Formats: sequence, structure tokens, C-alpha cells
Amino acid sequence: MIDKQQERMERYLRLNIFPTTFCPGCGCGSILNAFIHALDDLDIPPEEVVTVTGIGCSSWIPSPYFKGDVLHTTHGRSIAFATGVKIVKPDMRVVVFGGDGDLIGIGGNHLIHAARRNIDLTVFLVNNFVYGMTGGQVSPTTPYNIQTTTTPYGNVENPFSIAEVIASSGASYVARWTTYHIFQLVRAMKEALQKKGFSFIEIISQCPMNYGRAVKLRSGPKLLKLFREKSINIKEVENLTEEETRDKFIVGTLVNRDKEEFTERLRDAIRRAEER
Ligand SMILES: Cc1ncc(C[n+]2csc(CCOP(=O)(O)OP(=O)(O)O)c2C)c(N)n1
Ligand SMILES: [Mg+2]
Repeated sequence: MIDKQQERMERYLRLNIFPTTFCPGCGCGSILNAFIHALDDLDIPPEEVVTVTGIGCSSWIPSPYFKGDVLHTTHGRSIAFATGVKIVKPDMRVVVFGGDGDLIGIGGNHLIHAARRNIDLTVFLVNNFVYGMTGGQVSPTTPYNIQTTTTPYGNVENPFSIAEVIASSGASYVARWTTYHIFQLVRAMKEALQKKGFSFIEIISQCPMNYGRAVKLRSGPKLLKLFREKSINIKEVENLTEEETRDKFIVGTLVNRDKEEFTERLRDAIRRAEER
């Protein structure tokens, strides 16, 4: 098993630049590991993958460690760059990694419109509930009443349930898991990578330094325990009251459907224009 993991890491990662710069106990390393497991299980070579990121700790998950192409772009704009890559290089698998601040805050409009178009991108949104890299400011997923560095009297806003937003915007595949559910996450990543159209996984992940400080759980294992305790499988939700699901993480597959994809439609329109 150790040999297999070594082999996998050598196949997909630039090991000469390890260790990573992530803080001790951060969830980003687990997500990178899950990603290379998913690729390896599907036998997708790194040369067939382009990873695209914005700015934030989670944007450093593939960059610069992944052996395939890595496009590290500007804050909130990874989806726009990824859209360009997918249109010009339709045979490449284009995978976006980003945080809640990056993809939902500054880049929120790009995200919902990419889901609406159902463009063939795979997006792994790392939700750690704060702007981790810049010191733990409030983000669009920070729960109500949490004390962050910019909400010293508690967050007065409501958080986005982003997986539900993306599902209702028209994506082909949407799931939510946490870094505690690592086997389910690998399986979901494989489904997302194979799905035609917009596939999206909200990965609830621990930031022991900044979110950990806000909720007074300053360690990776303590936050993983919280994720375990707070998670409810989507299959069980039907039988529960609103009260019982409040403040819980509803994990599982929200949507898995076959739909027409944007770049195919675009190529078809170009062909028709050329014929005229
Ligand atoms: C245009 C612009 N605005 C603001 C910043 C500062 N900034 C860097 S990372 C970041 C937020 C990152 O939060 P998130 O996307 O949740 O990623 P995390 O670090 O939590 O993984 C911000 C606001 C920036 N780099 N560029
Ligand atoms: Mg964040």
C-alpha cells in the first residue's frame, strides 16, 4: 500500500518541491491526496489535465505541486480562465480548485453562470468558512453569529448553501462532502471527473488556524470530529424536521443528470455559421 501511494505521488506530483506550504492540520493536503487517488483510479494521465486556480490557500492545492498543467490566475477569475481553456482545448480535462472567498465571493458571478451554461468543467470548491489566507475574514459561507476578524460581534449575515445554488443553476453533477468523508470524496471526485457538463463538489474543509480560532477548535482532528458530528447524509434528510437539519452539513450527491454541454453547442453553432 505504501509502495502504491509512493508510485501515485511520483506519477502526479512534483515531489522535489515538497513539503507543501499548508499550515499543520489544514485540509488542503487531504484534498490534493484525494484528487490524485481519483485520477489514478481512473487512470487519467497528468498530461490530460489542466488545473486552474485563483487566489487563496485552496488555490495552492494543485499549484505548483500537480505534474499536469497548472494555471494559477487572478482572484475570483479562475472559472473565466478555465472557460477559455475548455473552449480552446476541449479534449483536456479542466479542473478548478478554489476557496469560498475566491469562487463564491469575488468570483460568485462567474461560478453561477458557468453552472447555468453547463460547461464541461470540474470544480472543487474548498469551503473552510473564512478567507483563510488573509487571516480569517468573514466569507459568504461563514455561519451566522460566528466571530471572525471582521465580525468581532458575530456575523450578522446568512451563509450561502452553495451546492444547492449550483444545483439549481443547471449543473450536471453536484455533491457535498467534508474532508472527514475522504473515501466518499474520492468516489465523488471520480464521478465529477467523468461527468460531461459542469460538475461541482463543495468540500467542507478545516482551517485550524483561522476558522479554528473563530470556533475555538484550533486543531485539524477537532474540526474533523465536528464535521463528523454535524454531517447528515442527504438520503436521511427527508425523514427529519427543519429543526433537526439546521446548522448541519447535508452530505451526498445533490444532482447527477445528463444534460447538453456548452462547448459542444458552441462548436455546433460555429459549424453552422461556417456552412452558411
Ligand atoms: C483582487 C484581490 N482582492 C483581494 C485579495 C486578497 N486575498 C487574497 S486570498 C483572499 C481570500 C481567500 O479566501 P478563500 O478563497 O476562501 O481561500 P482560503 O485561503 O480560505 O482557502 C483575499 C481576499 C487579492 N489577492 N486580490
Ligand atoms: Mg476560504
